[in-house]
This record gives sequence, C-alpha cells and structure tokens, in this order.
Amino acid sequence: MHAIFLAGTAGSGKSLLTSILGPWFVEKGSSSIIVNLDPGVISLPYTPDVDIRNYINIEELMEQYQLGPNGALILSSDMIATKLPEIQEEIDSFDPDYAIIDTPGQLELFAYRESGPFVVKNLSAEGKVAIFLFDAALVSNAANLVSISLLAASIRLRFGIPQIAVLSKRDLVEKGWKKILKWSSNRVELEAELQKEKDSEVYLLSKGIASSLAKAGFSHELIPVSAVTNEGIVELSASISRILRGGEEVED
Ligand SMILES: Nc1nc2c(ncn2[C@@H]2O[C@H](COP(=O)(O)OP(=O)(O)OP(=O)(O)O)[C@@H](O)[C@H]2O)c(=O)[nH]1
Ligand SMILES: [Mg+2]
Repeated sequence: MHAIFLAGTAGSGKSLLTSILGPWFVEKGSSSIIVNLDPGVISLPYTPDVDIRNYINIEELMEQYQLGPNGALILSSDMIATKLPEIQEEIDSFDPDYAIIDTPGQLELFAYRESGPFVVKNLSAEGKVAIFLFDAALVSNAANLVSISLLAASIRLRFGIPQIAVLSKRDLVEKGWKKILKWSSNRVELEAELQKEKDSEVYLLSKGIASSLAKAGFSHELIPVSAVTNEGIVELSASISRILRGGEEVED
C-alpha cells in the first residue's frame, strides 16, 4: 500500500482533489481508498472508506472537557496520533494499492503540533508522498508565491517525506496560471517580478527566501491542477507514480 497525503492551507482544495484522485486510480486499474483525517469536518465531497470521525467526536470533546470550538479542535488534532493503530488496521483491511489521505483544514494544528508528523512518519506503507497544494487564489503575486513556498518547505521538514507541489484551482486563474508557473520555474523571472515590490523589506526578504530555497535544492515546480475540470490530473498522477513506484506509471 502506498500513502498519498493531501496537505495545504485552509480551503486550498485538499478534499475536492482527494475526491477526484480516489476514483481516478480505480479507473486506471489500481485499488484505492479514501481516508479522512479531519476530525472537525462537517461535510465532505466524498464518502470516506476510513474516517477519523468514527474515533474522535468534536462535540463530545467540547462537552466532556468543557471546551470551546478552538480548544476542542486542538485536542482532537492531538488525539489523531493516538488513533493510528485503529486507522492503520482499517486501512490494511482494505489492502489497497493506494490510500489517499485528506488532512485537516487547520494545517497549523496538523503539521506543527506533534500528532500530524507522528501519523505521517509512523503510518506503515510501502511508499509515501505528500501533495502540497498552492492555492491559485493565494499565489497570484510573486511575494505571496515565495511565502507559500516557504510554508511548503516547512511542511516538507515536518513530514519528512517526498513532496509534490500542485497549483490548485487552476480553472480559477485562466490567464494567470502560466505567469505563476513561470515564476516558480525560473528564478530570473521571479526576481524580476519581485523587484516591482514597493516595500523594500518585503522585496529583500522574499528574494532571500527564494534564493535560500533554491540553494537548498528545494524545488517547487508546480503542477497546475483543477479538481473541477480535471486538468492536470494525468500529470499529477504521473508525478505520484514516479515517486512511489520509481517511474512505473499508472496505465493511461
Ligand atoms: N474552481 C475550483 N474550485 C475548487 C477547486 N478545488 C476546490 N475548490 C473549491 O474550493 C473550496 C474549498 O475546497 P476544499 O476541497 O474543501 O478545500 P480544503 O483544502 O479541503 O478545505 P479545508 O479542509 O476546509 O481546509 C470549495 O468550495 C471547493 O469547491 C478547483 O480545482 N477549482
Ligand atoms: Mg478539507
């Protein structure tokens, strides 16, 4: 079984992309299941095969520990790791080729407290990869692109597994996505764009971060994807296969 984690800022499109990827793998002849790791989610665009909400109930936590919604979200996030044995057993009972794992909307709770990285590192799977979603709506200017790249690098550090960078909601930036891809793949273009920044501190900081990420070998060549029109899914799945199966691609 290979594990594919979907991560990204709140609302970046993790759940919708999860709902597309699951059936996509099945259509291509692999078995896949969808795992929801978000204890706080109310409605999902898919029916999960494995659901953390069967183990953690936010409303019960609020009542039991007299917590407000934020306190309950933090506690529920910390509890995810304690449920790993049950989640693992459920996933293994399906014996799928791929487990597509949708992570909580509150990236900072999942990634920066101990629980999320524990689950990512300790889930037992043949191969693991994280898809990090760059929300097209958030990276339409160069300084923002750098700042989300920094977040992606930070998530790479926290999870400790290979990462694929996706420009999500590509259909929402019909004209702008090519520009974003150009910045993400060409440092000269990126720096030229950053130079237009009026705030000199923002300019210097983003230029320095972009340069450090490049020096560290952290490349974030973005794959533009739309979970509405399905554009980019073929490229994304090829990239997943390259990482997980060492180049042996899912039949197209
Ligand atoms: N146009 C368009 N809208 C999208 C796309 N992907 C997601 N959306 C919309 O963006 C909103 C958020 O999508 P979700 O899939 O719930 O995002 P998420 O990252 O799971 O959100 P949280 O779990 O709440 O952080 C929804 O209204 C989706 O319909 C896309 O590719 N194109
Ligand atoms: Mg979601």
